Amino acid sequence: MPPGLPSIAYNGARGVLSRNWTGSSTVPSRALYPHQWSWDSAFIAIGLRHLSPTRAQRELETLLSAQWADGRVPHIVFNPAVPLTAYFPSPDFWRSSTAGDKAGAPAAVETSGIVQPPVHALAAWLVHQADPAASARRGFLHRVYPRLVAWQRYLTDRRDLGGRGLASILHPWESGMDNSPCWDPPLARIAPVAADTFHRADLDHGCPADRPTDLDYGRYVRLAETYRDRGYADDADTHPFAVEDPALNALLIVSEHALARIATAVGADPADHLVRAEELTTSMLKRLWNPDAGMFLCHDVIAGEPIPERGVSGLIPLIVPELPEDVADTLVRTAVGEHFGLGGACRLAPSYDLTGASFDPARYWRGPAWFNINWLLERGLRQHGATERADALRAEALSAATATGFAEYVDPFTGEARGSQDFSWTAALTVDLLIEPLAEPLTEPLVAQEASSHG
Ligand code: 2M8
Repeated sequence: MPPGLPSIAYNGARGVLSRNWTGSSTVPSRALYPHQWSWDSAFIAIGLRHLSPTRAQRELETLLSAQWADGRVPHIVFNPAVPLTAYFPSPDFWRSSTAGDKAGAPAAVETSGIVQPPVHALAAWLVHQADPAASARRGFLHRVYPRLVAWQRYLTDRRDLGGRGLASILHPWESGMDNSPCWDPPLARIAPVAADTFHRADLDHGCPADRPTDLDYGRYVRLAETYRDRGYADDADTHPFAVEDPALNALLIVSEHALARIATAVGADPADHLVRAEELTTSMLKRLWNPDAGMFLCHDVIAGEPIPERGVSGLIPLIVPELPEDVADTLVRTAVGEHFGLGGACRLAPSYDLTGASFDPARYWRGPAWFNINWLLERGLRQHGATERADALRAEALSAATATGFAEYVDPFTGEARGSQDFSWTAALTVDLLIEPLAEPLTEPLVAQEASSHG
């Protein structure tokens, strides 16, 4: 790492996080995403904990205060001070407080009705660890624990749409990897709404060649509208799109391990979390592992078959602590091989297969490299003993984030900036990588003996 980079990176990242702070949470980017996003806030809290543990707690608690009574944590919490035209779909599209009434949407705040990957329990545990005394004084874990449990149970109990012991997404936006080619086959079955029936605010800020097409947007809108018009109900047979996503399920497992840690800290019984983490890990390995692909594949619940596309989502299970060694080794080989080129053709892991027919180094989630994904991979590589690869990835991520002014994402070959700048999770995870180069495993599994000595 060039001398001087750490302080340039640290000060730059701190500046971004302070400019994007609204007083109770952080926007992902001032222009393109002017509200609070769910998994963004979890990644942001992970970095913010090094700058201000209290602000990191606040970030998560603001999000959790918009939780629905059925346990779901919405993917967007809208800021009422922002004009409706600033982002599409806006609150008047989702109509959460009325259309989501039966599902338990809060009356006092407008949100979207879909979710994003559950990084929150992991984030809460890491935030707590940054200053356990201050966290205990504020009763942080005691307050968030029941909400985090309800959130995870929403995913495990209401979103097991395939009945296979895994959570499903019912909209591409729920994966956070919105435009991944993995969603193309199941999306092809969805009739798009006409492009002239909505106005895409993203094109006011982003370059059309980098963003999803109007056809994709027409399908996103159709899916969201259908879900809304059914009162955001989760009956398994009403969903036109249902996919088991490896990254979402891996994050669910890691967060279940984090919940076991949190449970122990608040004097609750961690046993249920440990059992669930183990069951989910077994299901993920049994249902989504594909030895021929050398990685996990998404599973189309409605078609009843794996989706034959290599999205980076299928490498994210490296963050799961109790992965069989041969599976972890295969994932590392796939990450550095021809499909993802990590440390070879690519400076940072691309979001999609370099050899795939739909690969595009510029278009949203169809090839470019994202910092949250590379942070997860860095932690996963380190956790499974690939220390040199993790060190190299950490150095590349830090230099690319700093050189691009904390870009939303980058060209995976050149590291050139794409999307918006001053992007919050890029800044937050830069701080985390700077401060914790030799971090322990994300959430060391609570071993059976330790758990049984509880209480
Ligand atoms: C992107 O998603 C939003 C929809 O949620 C969009 O494209 O308008 C994704 O990159 C997603 O992962 C991210 O959470 C969000 C805000 O940064 O932007």
